[in-house]
Amino acid sequence: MTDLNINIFEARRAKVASNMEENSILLLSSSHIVSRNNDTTFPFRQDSNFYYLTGFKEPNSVLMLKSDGSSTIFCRQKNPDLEKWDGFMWGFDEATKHFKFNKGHDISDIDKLLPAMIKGTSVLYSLVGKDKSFDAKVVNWVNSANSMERHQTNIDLKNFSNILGFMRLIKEPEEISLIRKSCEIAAISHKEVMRKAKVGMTEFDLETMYLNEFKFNGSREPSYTPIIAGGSRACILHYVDNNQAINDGDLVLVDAGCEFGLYASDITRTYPINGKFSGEQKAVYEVVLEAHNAACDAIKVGKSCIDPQRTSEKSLSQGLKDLGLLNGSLDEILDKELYKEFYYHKIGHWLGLDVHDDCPYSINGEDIKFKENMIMTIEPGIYINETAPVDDKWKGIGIRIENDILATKEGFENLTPQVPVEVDEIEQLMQG
Ligand SMILES: [Mn+2]
Repeated sequence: MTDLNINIFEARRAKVASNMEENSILLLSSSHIVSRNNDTTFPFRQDSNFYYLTGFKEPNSVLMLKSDGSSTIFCRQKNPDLEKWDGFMWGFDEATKHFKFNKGHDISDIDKLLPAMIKGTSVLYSLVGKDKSFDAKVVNWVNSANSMERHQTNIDLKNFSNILGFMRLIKEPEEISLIRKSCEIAAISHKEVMRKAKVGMTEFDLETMYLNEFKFNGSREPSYTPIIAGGSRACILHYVDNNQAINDGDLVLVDAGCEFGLYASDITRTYPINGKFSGEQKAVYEVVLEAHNAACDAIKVGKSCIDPQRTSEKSLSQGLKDLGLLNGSLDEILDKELYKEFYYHKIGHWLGLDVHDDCPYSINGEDIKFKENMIMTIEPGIYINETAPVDDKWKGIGIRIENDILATKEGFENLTPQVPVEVDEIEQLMQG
């Protein structure tokens, strides 16, 4: 089962309502169906915040939640003719009952009904700036509501992203189960493709194998476009062409995760296509692995969520210095951020409904502190571009190692342990 119990969404709405100002209303929009090209659309994927509070997976829907806890869903009217083309739709009456909203209306009536419903409210919350077309609608509804009566206080429009972001930071047990499953599918898929990878296979071949394994193991969709980067293409952080040959002797960097019950996993491994690391490849790999392990150790309840970043900068800098790739004292390398020549992204991100989960890293200038049941990726990397001022033997090596880490009472738990990460484990699996 990938669907959460409806009571979970109802309880979240109650919790959100209890955090809203008195006499306020929250409006949230579903995702929209997006055209791909003539008569075809991208696969529909519900907006994460909308799903988080409704469990409802249809497009063209709006949730209205009041601070008194009552909720109204606006969604499509049931249409048997349309269902012959597009499949089942709930219709607003059935959706109201099934998803436990207090009221339901036809979405086509929203412009007519909503201004009167929000009239007289002190604060109207919405996720400002996420969806321009919805922002414009909200402003129109507010203007219509304000113009209904001369002698009334105008509605104060406020952004709601922090309240939802904070709730989403701490994963509920049911969410952790789904993320665990998503991580397990991704990890065993990585392991399986790593085992099958051979010289002569292209990036495209590997992409096909990863997507096939995800599906075979129970995930319908990847959680983002996979990155399959042979050789120096690993130094391009968002390389997604995935269409080149991989030379014998080259590493391949694979950043690929899947979605399960709308929850994401996110794993990166870097391995030699011929199953054997060269001396330089292994030396750089060990530095990245040490930084990965040190950054995981920095995930501790009560400590800043930026600690893994600082730890990785220190660990990678020391390693790069030991390899002779950076010169100067460790303090100088850190102060002048010289490591950025080789490490030019952040250590990781929150993980959940979104692969880069829509949750804050700081509030009022203060770092978020780790709490039990937060999930962050740890993904240090070293990328030695052809333009780097180093000996030629290092050039073209790009390595990243990424796992999904749960903060626990005792420390942390790696949710993606099924896929090998040590040099000898990888070589053994690939040569086996
Ligand atoms: Mn990631």
